[in-house]
Amino acid sequence: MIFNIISIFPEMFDSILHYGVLGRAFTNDICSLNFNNPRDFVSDSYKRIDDKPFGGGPGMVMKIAPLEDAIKMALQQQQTLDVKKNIRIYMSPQGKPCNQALVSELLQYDGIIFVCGRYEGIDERCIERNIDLEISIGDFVVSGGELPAMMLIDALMRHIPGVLHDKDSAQADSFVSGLLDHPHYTIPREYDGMNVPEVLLSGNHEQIKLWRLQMSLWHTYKKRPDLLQSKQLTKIESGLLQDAIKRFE
Ligand code: 9D3
Repeated sequence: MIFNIISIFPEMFDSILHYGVLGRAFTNDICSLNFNNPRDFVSDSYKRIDDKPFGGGPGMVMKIAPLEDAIKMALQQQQTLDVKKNIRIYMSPQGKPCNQALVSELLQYDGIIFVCGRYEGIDERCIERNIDLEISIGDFVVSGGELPAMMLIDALMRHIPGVLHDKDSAQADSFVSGLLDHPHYTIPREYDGMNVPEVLLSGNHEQIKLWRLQMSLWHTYKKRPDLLQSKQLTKIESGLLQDAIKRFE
C-alpha cells in the first residue's frame, strides 16, 4: 500500500517509519510513505499556509491553495507509482468514527492520501473539491490529524501480508472476532502468591481453547457489554458465558 501524507509536520511520522513491525515493513518496501508538505507550495505572493477565519472567532484556518497543490502532487505521485485505486481521506473531528469495519473497507485501496489538518481545520472548499472521506478516531480532541493518520496507517498495515509475523496474525486480533482478548500469563508460575490458571499449565489444548473463549466472552460481558449487543453468540459461546456469569459474578 502506498500512503501519501499531506502535513506541515512530516517529521512526526518518524515514529512509525523507524520502529517495530511498521518500521520493518517500510524498510522492506512492503508499504511506502510519501510526504507532501503544503509549506513547500507556498509561493512568494501567498506567504502563509494559514490565516484568520472569515466571520471572526478564535484560531486559524489552513488556506486552500497550498493544500490543494500538495494533494495534486500526491495524486500525480501515486499515478506515477502505478496506484490503481486510491482515496483521499481528511482526518477530522467531524469525520466518520473509525472502527475495525472501516479499516477493513479501506484495505481495498492500494493508495491512500491522508490530509492532516492543524489549527482549527482546513478551508471547507478544500474538502468539497478534494476529499472522498472524512475520518475521526473518536469523540475526543487532539491537536491535529497526524497522530490520527498514524493510528489508521498502523491499523491498516497490520492486515497487509508480510507486515506482521505469522504468529501474531491480524486475524487473531480482538475486535476482528468482535470480542475482547483473553488474559495472558508468562513465567513465573507463581508471583507473590498469585498463580497462573491451572488449565494453562495442563497441556490440554482443547481445554485451553475453551477457557480462552470463555474468558473472552466474560471480559467482553464485564468491560464492553456494548460489543455483545451487536454479536450473535453460538450455542457453545452462550453456554460458556452463562457458566462464567454463574461462577464469577
Ligand atoms: C472548537 C472545536 N474544535 C473541533 C472539535 C476545534 C478543533 C480541535 C482539534 C479543530 C481541530 C482539531 C484537530 N483535530 C484533528 O485534526 C483530528 C481529530 C480529533 O481532534 N479528534 C478525533 N479524530 C481526529 S482526526 C483529526
